[in-house]
Amino acid sequence: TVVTSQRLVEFGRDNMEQQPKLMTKEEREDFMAVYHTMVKELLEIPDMKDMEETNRWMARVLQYNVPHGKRNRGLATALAYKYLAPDELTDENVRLSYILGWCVEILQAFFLVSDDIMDGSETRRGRPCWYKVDNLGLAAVNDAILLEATIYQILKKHFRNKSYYAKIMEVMHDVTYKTVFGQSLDTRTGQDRRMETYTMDRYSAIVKYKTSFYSFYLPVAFAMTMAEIDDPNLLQQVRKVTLEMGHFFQVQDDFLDCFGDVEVTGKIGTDIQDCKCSWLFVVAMQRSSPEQKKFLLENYGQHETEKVTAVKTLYNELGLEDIYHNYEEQTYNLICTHIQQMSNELPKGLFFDMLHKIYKRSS
Ligand code: GPP
Ligand code: MG
Ligand code: MG
Ligand code: MG
Repeated sequence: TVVTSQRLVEFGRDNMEQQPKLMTKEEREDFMAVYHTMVKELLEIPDMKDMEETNRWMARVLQYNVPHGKRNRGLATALAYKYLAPDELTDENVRLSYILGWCVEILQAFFLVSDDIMDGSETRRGRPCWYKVDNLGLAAVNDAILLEATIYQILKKHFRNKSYYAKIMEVMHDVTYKTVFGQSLDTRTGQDRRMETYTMDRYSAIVKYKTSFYSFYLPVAFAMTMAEIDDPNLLQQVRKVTLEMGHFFQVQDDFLDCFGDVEVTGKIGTDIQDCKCSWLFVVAMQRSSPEQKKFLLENYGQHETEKVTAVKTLYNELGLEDIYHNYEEQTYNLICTHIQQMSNELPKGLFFDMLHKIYKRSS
């Protein structure tokens, strides 16, 4: 019999003792309050009081780039901790989980400021990309590095006496390393323009590293570290499912780059112009006739409006929107099944909540 995705989700809930724990309005407000306190504390680092003007600049960089997104990753960190450490939710531990969540958001800001320069993007979150503000240009590179550096000031302040401080640092460093590898492959693939190498395997490698680790694995790995859950088998299961969600999320991102509503996504797509190894391109190549392939190769990866339009027209001829919607439905079902199959020692509701946050997203 066919088990619909909704049924699978209900099975998931039945198996759990817990109710869904989505972040409440109050918790989201507390989460924001922690952000403001964190920024204030950065401004008060004793031996840097003589850098008042640059301190103010740092606060501006943070304010523009950190809090205006959907905060999915930061909130997922806090949510994961609620699920994983239900008996340790003191005010202090909850606050620490929020701080870790903000560190994930700052890491993301560091990546996005850098990524927008590399991709030559115009807008992000409905506003100019940071490097486009006040003609900053390449000076924004230092602001990206600044964002990353604040993370370690924050971690030092709040976690240096914790038994798991070294572990948190290690996870942050490892995930950063992996993300930089993914971004490297993504960027160089776009520059090399050898479109015959744009296979689904290449695509999977790029997105596993550039997106999945920091966006889905990291929030849960941080919460597990704080909860001092260090069973390698459980961590391996978490890794498998979070990487699947990350792949799913980046396919959605690639789809929205071309087919999304700019008013909703807040960013103007650049993948076609940048000759990216995008999910849409890889699927288009798989499904094209020899003539269509030739047409695609002639028009892809160039800035002329007519060529970009020609690529979009071919995507439509190939029915990529329908193909995507089928992919989305099927992959959602598959990930639900894999969550189902996780150990009962893990809170499956967490993974269902994370998946539902992104299923059928338009932004
Ligand atoms: C998303 O790619 C990947 C990142 C933002 C990781 C960047 C990593 C660095 C080390 C800089 P994308 O270009 O498709 O994202 P978007 O569509 O949001 O620009
Ligand atoms: Mg980009
Ligand atoms: Mg990019
Ligand atoms: Mg994108």
